[in-house]
Amino acid sequence: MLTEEKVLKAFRQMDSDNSGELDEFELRKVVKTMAPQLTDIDIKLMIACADTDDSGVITESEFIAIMMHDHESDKPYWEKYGKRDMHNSFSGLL
Ligand SMILES: [Ca+2]
Repeated sequence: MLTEEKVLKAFRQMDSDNSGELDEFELRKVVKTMAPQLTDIDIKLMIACADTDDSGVITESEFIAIMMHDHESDKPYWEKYGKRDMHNSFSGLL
């Protein structure tokens, strides 16, 4: 069972410069280790999907939202980016 505490811990491990935000570089580094099957396009989509305020980085609260959300809220992204399950992409990292 994924808890908010677990998600936050993972976030802080991924946030290698402790900025409180995950940028594409930090996310790519984790993906290459934890989920090498994901492509650069997947990484860009993961950011686009999680980054609800369009800042180009994923904040703690955006990361928690994408990890804890229910699958129904993926639908707008499927329509926008094609049928990919963003939740599963992220889950591969934990
Ligand atoms: Ca960072």
